[in-house]
Amino acid sequence: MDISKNHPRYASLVSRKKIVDAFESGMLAKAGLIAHGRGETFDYLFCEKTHDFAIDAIRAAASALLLAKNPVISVNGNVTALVCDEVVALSKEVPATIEINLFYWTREREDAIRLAFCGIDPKVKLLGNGTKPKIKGTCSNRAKANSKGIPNADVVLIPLEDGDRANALVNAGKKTITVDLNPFSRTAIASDITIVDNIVRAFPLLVREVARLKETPSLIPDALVKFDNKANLRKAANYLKNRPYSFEEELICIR
Ligand code: PTJ
Repeated sequence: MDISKNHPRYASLVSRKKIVDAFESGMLAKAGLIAHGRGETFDYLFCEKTHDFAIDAIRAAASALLLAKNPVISVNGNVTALVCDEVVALSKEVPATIEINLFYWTREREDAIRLAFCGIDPKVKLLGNGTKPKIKGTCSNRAKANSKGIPNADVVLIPLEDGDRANALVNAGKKTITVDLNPFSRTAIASDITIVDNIVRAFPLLVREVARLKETPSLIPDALVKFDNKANLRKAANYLKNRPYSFEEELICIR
């Protein structure tokens, strides 16, 4: 189906199409469809906008990635479906290693994800899903990690993640960054830096911020020192609590 750019819900429809296409290509878990729906709901409530609290978290995340000795970006089916290009761009800009890590792992899904990344850049370096549990305190498939990737990382970017692994990575002493539209999720609360925004808006901004901070490295320490994740999450939750509601405003908010 062609989606008209004039459709008021164009961006949302494009994301849905990417998710459905990814499911049909075998890359996305069934549960990935549900996870996307949960994300959409929160995005709706956030008026599908990148708020100041997300910008502050993006700045802190870019700083942490640039200060890292061994940064790793963990990708799953949903992340690949929505922001494959930007993951590649970010991995080059930082530079950072990309590692596939799937909650609902199958060989077929891992291969489909690899294929999607190779379609963006045939030379992209992509670590495969580890086969042995390497992350203590995680009982799902997410405990598995590639020995060349997350176990040696000092900073990990784990967008659209489940709470167990976020907690375990923080406990393992890794600076943990996530992107999660749900400010109440265990992942959002456990992580050191939570970007409460839609990954389709946050990732391009993150790539740009990394490039900008590379030009002005003096800004990096300040962005990190000033960042307080819990206070930032409260700002996101307060936005939802105080969100205005009138029919007129809703129609302006969600186009
Ligand atoms: O590909 P796999 O097998 O690793 O599985 C991936 C999913 C996403 C299915 C798996 O990690 C999962 O079940 O995740 P959860 O526990 O549903 O958490 C995903 C979180 O991402 C939820 O809090 C959603 O609100 C959030 N989310 C979904 N879509 C977006 C999002 N956050 C930002 N941008 C989105 N587009």
